[in-house]
Formats: sequence, C-alpha cells, structure tokens
Amino acid sequence: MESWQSVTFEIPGSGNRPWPGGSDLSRPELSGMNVVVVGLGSTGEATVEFLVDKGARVVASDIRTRKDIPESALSLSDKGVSLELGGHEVRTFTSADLIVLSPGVPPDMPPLVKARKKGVAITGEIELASQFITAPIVAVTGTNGKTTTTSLAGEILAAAGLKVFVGGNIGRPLIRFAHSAEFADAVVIELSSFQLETVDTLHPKAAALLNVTPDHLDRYTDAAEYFKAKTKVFSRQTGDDFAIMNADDIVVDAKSVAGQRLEFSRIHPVRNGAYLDSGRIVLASSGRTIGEMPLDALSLVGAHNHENVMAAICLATAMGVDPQTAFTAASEFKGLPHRLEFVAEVDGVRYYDDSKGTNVGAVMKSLESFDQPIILIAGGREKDTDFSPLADPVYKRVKLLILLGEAREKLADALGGDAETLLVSDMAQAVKTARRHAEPGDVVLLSPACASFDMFQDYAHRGRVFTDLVRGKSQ
Ligand code: UMA
Repeated sequence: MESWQSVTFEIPGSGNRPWPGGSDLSRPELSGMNVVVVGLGSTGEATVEFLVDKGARVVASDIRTRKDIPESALSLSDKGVSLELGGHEVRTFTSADLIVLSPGVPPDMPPLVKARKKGVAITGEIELASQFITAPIVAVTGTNGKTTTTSLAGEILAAAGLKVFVGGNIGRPLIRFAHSAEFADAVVIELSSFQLETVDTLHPKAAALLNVTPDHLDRYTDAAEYFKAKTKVFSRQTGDDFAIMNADDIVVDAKSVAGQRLEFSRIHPVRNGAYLDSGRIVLASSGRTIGEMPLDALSLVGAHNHENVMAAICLATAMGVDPQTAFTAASEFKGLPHRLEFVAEVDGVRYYDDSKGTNVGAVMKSLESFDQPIILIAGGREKDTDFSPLADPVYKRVKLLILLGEAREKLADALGGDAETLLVSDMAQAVKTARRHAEPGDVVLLSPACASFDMFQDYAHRGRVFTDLVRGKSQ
C-alpha cells in the first residue's frame, strides 16, 4: 500500500505516577510486589488471576459485600488472595506498591486520592496487560460504534488469515489474553474512556477514534475531560503507526499525533482513508482510489454503521489487509445484538432493538438511519445528560415518543414539545402503546438514550425484554 499522509495533535497524560512497568517492551517484575486490585467484576477477577500467576501478593478490594460477590471471585482466597469486601480501606491503598483499577472505579475515590498523593503507582488492566503482549495492537475508541467496529475489524483480520484476539470493553478483559500467553497475529481491543484514563504506554499499531459526543458526564467534570481521555489512544504511536479519525465528527484541537493519519468521511472525499461517494465506499491512498464497494452490499443499516465499516476497513488496510478482502468480510458481517437490530415486522410495522443506544449521540445516529416515521421508546437511568440535542431529530423524525424509567419526566421536559409524548410505567406498556399507535410503514425503535439499571440488569436484558414483547413471547 502507498504511504499515508501524516498529521499531528497533542495528547494528555494520565495524572497518575506511572506504575513500575515503564516503557512499551519492558516486562515488569511483579513477583513479590504488593498489589491492590480495585473492583472484583470481570476485569478485577481476571487481573487477580494474572497477578497471582506472576507471583504478586494480591489484595482484591470491592465495595460489594460478600453476598453480592460471585463464587468465582470469592474462591480467589483459596489462591492466597486477601479479599477486602464491603468497602475500600485507605491503609490498604496507601501501603500498596501498585494499585490496578477496574474501569468502572472512579479515579477520584478518596482512598485513591490519598494513595496517589503518597506516590503509590496506579494503573489499569489495559496498561498492565499491554506490557505483556507483543502482538500488534489494533485499538478502537469513540462514544458510539466501538463494539461494531471492533468486531468487524476482528472479522476482517481473521478473513485475511490472521489469528486474532478480540477483547477489551467489548466484554473480554485484555488481561485474559496476556495471561493465556497464546499466540496472536493481532490483538483487537475496544477501549472505553474509563480504560484509557489509566493508559500510559499502550502502543497500538493502528488506532481509531470513531466519534466523540458528551457521555459519562457523571464521571467527568466536562466533555473536554472525557474527550481528552479518548485521545490518549494515540499518545504512544510513532510514525510507523496509523491514527484513524472521523473527518466529519471530531475537530481535534490538539497538536501532535505521531501516527500516520487516515480519515473516513460520509460527506467528502479524503486523500488517505475511506469515504462515501454515489452509494459506494471508496478507499483512497494519496488521493488515488485503491478499492471500492457498493453500500447496498452491506447488511448493516444506518449512516453510523457506514462510518463503523469505513473505520474497520481503514484499520484492517493499515494492518496490511488488501481492500478486496476487507470489503468481502464487511459485506458478510451481520452486525451485533441490541445495536439497531431488526427484531420483526408486525402488521407492516418494523421493530428495531437499539437498547445499546444509551446516550444522546447514539440515539441521534439511530434516528438518522430511517426515512420512515418513527415511534421512539426511550428512557431509563440518565447520566446527568443534556437531552436537548435530541430535540431537532425528534421533531423531524419521531411521530410518537414513548417514555419510561427514571428519566421519563426529564426527557418529557426536554423533548415533549417536539413530538406527541406518552409516559408509560414499563416496557410491556411501552410496546403495547407503540403497537396501538403504529401504522403500516412505521418503525418502532427502542433507543433509550439512558442506562438500563433502573429497571433491568443491563442493556442486553432490556433489549431481550423488548424483543420478547414484540414477538409476543412474554405478554
Ligand atoms: N467497584 C468498587 N469500587 C468502586 C466502583 C466499583 O469496588 O468505587 C466494584 C463493583 O462493586 C464491581 C466492580 O467494581 O464489583 C465492577 O468493575 P467494573 O465496573 O470495572 O466492571 P467490570 O465487570 O470489570 O467490566 C469492565 C467494563 N465495565 C465498565 O467499564 C463499567 C465492561 O464494560 C467491560 O466489558 C469489562 O470491564 C471488560 O473489559 C461495560 C461497560 O458498560 C460493557 N462499559 C462502559 C461503556 O461501554 O459505556 C464504559
């Protein structure tokens, strides 16, 4: 492939004292080290197992009490791990050599602040794992589309004959791969802003920042802080690496990215990267077309998915996959559950499950994906969200807004003037109401703009409940 154009922008640091690992290729000595792992969810459990195997003395600290901790985590005490349950002790944190945070743990939690002040090294699972991985890393971050892009990039690389590990925020902790010591030609990881906060030396060969719209404002002081965490994905790249960005979305006001820049755009041609033109995805290098495919060859619907596909194709071609292989794998990719997933057509009405649409940006993109009138089911637990950006797309595309969950009044205040609005008490009532008002040709879309935890175990549970109701399985 021909050389790609280079551009630069500035990257923030983590604010933590880097843990004793140091540079990209050093494999730190963990044996005998006192390590506190904070959080005993999927990340924490995998991290503890890894550290124990490396000979570290491990304390696993979690705010949950024993009765809420899964048996698999409790049984870690059989391997010599000390469990600190029901809260975090300041002394445990300040006396550690190293603290490894789970992504969901807020970095400003008081015991952490005290440990940081005392100079205790603090890191995260991704940073720790990456120091034990020699395979090239392909990283995907952004507010929306991460999981689809990560999965598709993995599929394309696999279609090109590479042995690939796909993990990270997608649900498989990266440290599980580091622990397994299995061989891979490439490691494809989805990275959340939470995970990127604690990254210091992670060095992806190819990294994509898909888009940034404000999210997780219950964790960050403002959108800029969230955005800064996202840009850390590029911080350790060199001129041999690839930095992939959405030319339509992100105005990166920073100054230095060392990686070679590839862009993707739905709106205009790019010199290096992918863009849409007359119903085709065009791949360009130094302004020259090096491949193209028709958009209607894709199973994925929606403008945002076109972006995801272009990003995945850029990542794969940056890793040396030929365009035709990338296009073929993209056209065979069926998408993921709960992300604008087609559920059923009932009486001429098409139902879509977009339960993973947990923020305003995701819902905006999903609304843009349809030309038909939309009955939108939204609401749940909000995250200090400003819903006002939804007003315009709701006004233009939504014929009926059905709201549920803790945020329903706040959503009604923000959007009630833009479409006929009904408040309901649960998902069963939401689906029944949608069915009563829908006419043939309409779309009923569950895309909540909120988290699910007020009424469901998680977004997948919410999606399943919706799907079962639509298909008439649980009425
Ligand atoms: N905990 C504490 N103290 C605290 C806060 C939490 O002890 O102050 C404990 C909780 O009691 C719980 C554990 O920490 O036992 C949970 O840790 P976690 O929230 O980091 O969750 P994990 O199970 O380790 O899952 C994490 C990601 N979760 C979050 O970032 C919130 C998963 O992403 C990811 O798949 C997994 O690691 C593997 O990498 C989920 C997610 O919702 C899908 N991500 C967010 C998103 O996509 O928007 C960022």
